[in-house]
Amino acid sequence: MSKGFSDILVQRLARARLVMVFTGAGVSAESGIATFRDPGGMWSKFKPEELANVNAFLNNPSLVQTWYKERKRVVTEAEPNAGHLAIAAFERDFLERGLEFAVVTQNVDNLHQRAGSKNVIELHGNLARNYCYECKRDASDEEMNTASDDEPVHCVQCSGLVRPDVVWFGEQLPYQSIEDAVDAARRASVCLCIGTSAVVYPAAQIPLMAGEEGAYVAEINIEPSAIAYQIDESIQGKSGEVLPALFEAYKEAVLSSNQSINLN
Ligand code: BV8
Repeated sequence: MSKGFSDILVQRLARARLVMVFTGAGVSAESGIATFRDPGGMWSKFKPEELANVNAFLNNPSLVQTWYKERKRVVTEAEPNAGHLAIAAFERDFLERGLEFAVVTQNVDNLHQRAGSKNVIELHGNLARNYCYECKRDASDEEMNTASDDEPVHCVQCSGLVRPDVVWFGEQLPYQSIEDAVDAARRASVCLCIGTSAVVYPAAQIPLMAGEEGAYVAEINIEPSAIAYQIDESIQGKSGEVLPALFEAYKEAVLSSNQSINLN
């Protein structure tokens, strides 16, 4: 019994030249990391406008720095789950077959990279990095760990405030990340949209663009996302369970198509 995905998706994956995986916080839920908009998620405990924007940071830098330092501790202690590992396995198999694979993520937890994914396009930054709000110099972990929690961390070079390298509400996404994500969306044969509510823009435009450009777009989510009605297939399930099964089905399909080619 398949894990709720169609044979069409498996065949499209087996024949794909470029697969783009688009992920959100749901792909890290089984690593124990809170999502944003699920019941009990981050935004049910904290107001994003109080923490995830520049004004909040400038009004109360030590509160925002402390919140991000705590989130960085949580994600550093977490482990990639079976979903992250299956995505990395897909990429390895595509590269071994001389094909292309891209992970476009909204997540800032670094778990795709720790799972072994190589081509990871970060739309919203990464908690592993901090930089000076004034001179943009990268701040080291040592600098971040010097100050006490109620004293904001200042840049050792210009004394500016140090901020996390994440994209806050009202901020532009990194230009190169958008460029790379749009290129992958334009050329993808299949887009797997995993663990996102797809309510944050312009990121949510990426899987829709892939569909407009001819890709087969399937989502994996425990409930339909905001774009479920605009894509080809909505698979209900946990990404840590569906993705390993999908990878196995894809491998079987590639094997049998190779065998049929060898027989001809
Ligand atoms: C910008 C900070 C403009 C980092 C975040 C239209 C066009 C453009 C912009 C806008 C627009 N309309 C509104 C805007 C403004 C805004 C926006 O989109 N607001 C939304 C909320 C209405 N967008 C912006 O501000 C963006 N910037 O547009 O700038 C501009 C232009 C020119 C010049 C200057 C400025 C910036 C957006 C980035 C904001 N940063 N976070 C941080 O602290 O982490 S947003 C936050 O939401 C995270 O980054 C997160 O990645 C992102 C998306 O959330 P999800 O990842 O989808 O997580 P969520 O909890 O919502 O959903 C989880 C899903 O997983 C659920 O569906 C659940 O069912 C599922 N799930 C749970 N468990 C599992 C699972 N699925 C599978 N398996 C499981 N086990």
